[in-house]
Amino acid sequence: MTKATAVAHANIALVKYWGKRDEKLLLPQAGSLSIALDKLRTVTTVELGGAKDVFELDGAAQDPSRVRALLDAAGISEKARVVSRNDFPTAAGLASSASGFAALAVAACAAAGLRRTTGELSALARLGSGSAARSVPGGWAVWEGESARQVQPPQHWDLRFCVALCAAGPKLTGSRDGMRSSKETSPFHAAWIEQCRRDLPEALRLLEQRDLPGLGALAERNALRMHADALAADPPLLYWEPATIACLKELQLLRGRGVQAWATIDAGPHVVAICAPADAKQVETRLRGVSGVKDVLVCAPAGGAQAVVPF
Ligand code: 2P0
Repeated sequence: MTKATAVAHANIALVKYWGKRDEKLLLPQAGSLSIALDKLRTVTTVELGGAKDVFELDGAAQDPSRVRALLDAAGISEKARVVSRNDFPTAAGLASSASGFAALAVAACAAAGLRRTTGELSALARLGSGSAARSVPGGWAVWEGESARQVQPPQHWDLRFCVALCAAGPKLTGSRDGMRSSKETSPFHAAWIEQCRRDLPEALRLLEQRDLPGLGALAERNALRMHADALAADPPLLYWEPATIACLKELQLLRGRGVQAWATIDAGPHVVAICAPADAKQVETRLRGVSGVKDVLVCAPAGGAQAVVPF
């Protein structure tokens, strides 16, 4: 038997991926930019050589078909026992597929003794879930085609990302169905994709300059435009809860008082506030005070997926 463990972090996109040009290969219509988050961590162990595929997530048995598809894509035909654990609430709808497939790609290749570059591992993780491509290089990552690359290391910019949990259960429409429906039925979709193509180079410039008001405002606009696209789908996709809007208003209020904090929202109800470390405590406290907010996780930038060397 061969066995390996890997660690990966989830990521939050500041220029978002919402639309595929290839549904099978999971290739995006436009490039995206993300940062990996230290407290959203997945640890995955892959053990090859058993009698059948087994996939266990947070202690519960799961359908192993998406795990098997990734192993097949890596050229691993042996049966696998995959045990994965998230350090954050999976059921709350945080982006666990990104860290999960990134950790799986790295652990599976390590277990099979396959030497792969970061780009190759990123392309492999992408076949599990598009956003997982960005969790492989980690840090500030850009995903444009088959794989993502790190454009700045996590140390480039010490920011905080306050994740306000605005609902308890899983979301109703998953990202995969949501983005397909937006592409097929939203009259705004072409404009959204054009916007992302303009946003990415501008975001990279603001990132290089560490321009928080510039990048924060761009990220908030980009997220709201993604939701405008989703809202315009047929049937409409409304991912927000009352607490989501209340958080947006709270951040608006804080900005009015001179606190530099901006929001981004994935395909779910949770709000992620981007701010400087010195303002994180105040932003966290204000978001905790918003009605309907269950918890707030304050995250810092993290690095890429890594195989864990056993003692
Ligand atoms: C992102 N999201 O850029 C965007 C913003 C959600 C909203 O990537 O179909 O689970 O597996 O490629 O990666 C979530 O979508 O979708 C996502 P698939 P994925 O982070």
